[in-house]
Amino acid sequence: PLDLHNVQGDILIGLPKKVETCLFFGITRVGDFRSQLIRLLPLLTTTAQVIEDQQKIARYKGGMPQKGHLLELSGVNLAFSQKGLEQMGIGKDANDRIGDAPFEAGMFNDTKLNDDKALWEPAFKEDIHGLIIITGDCQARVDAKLKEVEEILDRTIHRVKVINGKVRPGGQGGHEHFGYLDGVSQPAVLGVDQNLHRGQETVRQGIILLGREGDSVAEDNGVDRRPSWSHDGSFLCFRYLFQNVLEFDKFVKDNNPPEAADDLFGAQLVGRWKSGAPIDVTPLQDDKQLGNDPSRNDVFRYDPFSQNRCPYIAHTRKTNPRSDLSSTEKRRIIRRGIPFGPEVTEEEKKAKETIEERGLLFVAYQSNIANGFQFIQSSWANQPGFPFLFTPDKPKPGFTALTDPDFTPDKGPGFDAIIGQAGKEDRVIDIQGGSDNAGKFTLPQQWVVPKGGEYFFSPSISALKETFAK
Ligand code: N7H
Repeated sequence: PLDLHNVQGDILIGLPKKVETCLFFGITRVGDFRSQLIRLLPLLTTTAQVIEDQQKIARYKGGMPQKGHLLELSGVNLAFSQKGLEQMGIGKDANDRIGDAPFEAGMFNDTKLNDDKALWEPAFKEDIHGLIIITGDCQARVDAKLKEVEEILDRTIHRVKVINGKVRPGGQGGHEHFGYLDGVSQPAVLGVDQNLHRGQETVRQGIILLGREGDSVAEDNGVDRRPSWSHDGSFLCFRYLFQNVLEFDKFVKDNNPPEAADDLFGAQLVGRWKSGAPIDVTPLQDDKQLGNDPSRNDVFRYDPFSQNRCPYIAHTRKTNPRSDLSSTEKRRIIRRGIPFGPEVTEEEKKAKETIEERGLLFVAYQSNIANGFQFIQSSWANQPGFPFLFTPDKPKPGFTALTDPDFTPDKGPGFDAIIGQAGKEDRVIDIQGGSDNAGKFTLPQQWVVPKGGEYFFSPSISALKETFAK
């Protein structure tokens, strides 16, 4: 059975976070770093601890703690890039390789994502060996924890980059910067998540954790089993995603059909209304009660033959097509993002353009990057033929030139309007199908712009103790 004390807390349940600091570091003195790790281990937050924290929060909400007693929460997790593993000499022998091609190559070398690398910040072009994620209920607590961590690792590491994220204020809590409720749909991990929401799909533990049932290592090149030190760890994909909120808002406003509900067009691009209500359930107007109700807001299946209720290119449909495919299990990821940057300022409203830096610190966990994050980004979001054409000249088996008579089978429905990246091509979408121009748009820009990122591996606690620490 899975030992929840052995898995880092951000992966399966999620560290408690109102604010978060990401410390991207380089290892300066390997030997000293590895010997100091032993002292760092007690600070790392496990899944079991996160579950305890959640119970504390539930009690707090029930009014248990004394008046004036603030619930103090924080969490620390640690992950390494391939370059970090190389520094420490871990996984370098052929029979000890971790066996994940995108991870081993590093995100900067991942051409499938279609990033414009000229826009990447210099820090993400440097050697980043590891990532320490620190979360908490307030910035002061996170700062104090960061200090504690850096004191332990004193002079064994150097900062390459520090990025702070925070939950948006007031009624926007839980919403990302475009205004949509985030973190609604997550796969439930069998044997871990007990209280499933209605509509929530389960995945085997090995979809998220290495070495567990469902981990499809054999599909990776060159490796037919995971080294034991990798078991119960997970790959962490980090993306530094900037959002052009004012420009996105303008495009939605300018193209919203006359007499339709405000934001209808935006909801069609995302797949959910700002409240979180799925447009597949409520296609014409938002329903705030539905959006807020975890027992109802994830209960829907797309009709594979139609985009009448939800466009094929809607972000949620592109990234988790549900019943458009017979099984999506091996494509599922667990998302743990948090917004960064300030609220839109008066100055920006006046100028009608983005001036401040804001966006999403995107984090996704899975056991196989090529099956998970990389596939979702490159073969779905960036692939105008999906669904239902894999490529313009190769229809998906089982769908003969498209069963939807109104569909244009030459190009497919287009790019994910939120995160799709077309490289040098235009980002074209068709939210109605048919051979006329109705529902066709050429998106004027990318509103989500990647400016950095890296693939990391978040090891189990026992591996950190026995293999990483020395
Ligand atoms: Fe997305 N957004 O606000 O538009 N995402 N996402 N995402 N995303 C989701 O169900 C958003 C990004 C997925 O199971 C919602 O939690 C933004 C990347 C997946 O139905 C919203 C950014 C990737 C799902 C957003 C961003 C994904 C999902 C609906 C970048 C992977 C679950 C709320 C700034 C490559 C789909 C929810 C499902 C949902 C937004 C990035 C993937 C509102 C703004 C890079 C798998």
